[in-house]
Amino acid sequence: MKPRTALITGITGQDGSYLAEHLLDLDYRVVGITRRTSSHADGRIQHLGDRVELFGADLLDQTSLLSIVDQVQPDEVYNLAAQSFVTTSWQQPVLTGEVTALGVTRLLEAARLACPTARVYQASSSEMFGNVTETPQNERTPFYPRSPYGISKLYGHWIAVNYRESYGMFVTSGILFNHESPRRGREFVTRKITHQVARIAHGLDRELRLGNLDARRDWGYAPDYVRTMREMLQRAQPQDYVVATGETHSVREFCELAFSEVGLDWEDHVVRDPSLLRPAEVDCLVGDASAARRDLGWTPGVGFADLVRIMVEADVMLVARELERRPTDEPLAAVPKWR
Ligand code: NAP
Ligand code: G4F
Repeated sequence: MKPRTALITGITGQDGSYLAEHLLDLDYRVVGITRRTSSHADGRIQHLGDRVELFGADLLDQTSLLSIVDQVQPDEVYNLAAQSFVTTSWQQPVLTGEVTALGVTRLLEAARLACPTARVYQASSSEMFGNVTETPQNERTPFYPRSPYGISKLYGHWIAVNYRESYGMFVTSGILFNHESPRRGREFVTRKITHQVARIAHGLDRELRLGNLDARRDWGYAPDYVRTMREMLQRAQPQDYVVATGETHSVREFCELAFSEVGLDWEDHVVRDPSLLRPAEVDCLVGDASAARRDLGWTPGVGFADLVRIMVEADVMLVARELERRPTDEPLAAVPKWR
């Protein structure tokens, strides 16, 4: 039988890399879209070698998307590409809108024109709930986004609904709550914490500067979440689903656990930095994933404490390897400071 073909935008990102692995395990032909950058951004998928096919394209460029969808004729399209960092969305609101909002329309247009039978997954976000109007949040909770990122995701969410209703295309959105892993970008708070904990444990630094310690998130483990993306595209009818653990924890709790993993007290190292506070904050997110549990067999495999442990252990090993490779007289590269 001919293998099913999946086209993944954002394959070089955290979720794209785990999804590619998952689909390869299921014998899919996996095709990924990468954009041209001056330094290579393929660190998360290098280990997959030529098991994935990569095509150059950009969510900002309609022609490149149309051409690839036409050539590949995918059975399934996963739109994971985005400017996904909330802080950057205030610094670059127009770019965020172009990629994270209008990029969805460009990809849907490519599918509509070149391969309308393809089933499309859109990566929607719990950031769309923002200043929440009810707790926990489910598929019927009204949206109230609080950042240019959240607003762009909301546009992407509704244009996906609109292509489903206007053209009868199989388009579905996963409203995913925060999910993390050792592959998480270092600008996001969980990875910022675990990487800095590892540097402090190895004696390379003393401080961890953070913004709002009271913010609460529903944090899960990314490899668990990518499986639900595929499950959503196997349903008889397209439908949007919330995917979450149903537990919420504060940034402070994450810090406490992460430092305790290496036998340190977080209060000796964490410095509150007002410049890291956001212009508008999302205080508390917690999802109700009852529909995903019922229809998709969703269950979060890794709990909060294990997530923190997995990430700290991975970063402690990463920093140790970096130290081993360093010639004795060369300082270890400083960690970029994300605002
Ligand atoms: P990520 O690690 O930041 O990856 C984003 C991906 O998008 C990267 O592969 C990036 O490519 C690509 N990209 C950015 N701009 C692009 C453009 N103009 N054209 C083509 N590709 C572009 O994000 P993630 O955590 O894996 O999240 C995946 C998706 O789920 C995103 O849409 C995110 O907004 C959404 N989401 C994430 C979470 C979460 O907690 N992780 C929760 C809800 C929703 P480069 O490698 O070249 O930068
Ligand atoms: O880790 P964060 O940057 O993630 P955020 O804003 O929740 O967004 C992530 O999850 C969304 C799903 O809800 C995705 F759609 C989105 O793409 C992204 O993956 O920040 C989490 C919380 C915030 O409340 C922030 O104010 O941590 C707080 N925080 C406190 N100090 C910090 C810091 N966040 C970062 N990045 N850096 C800090 O120093």
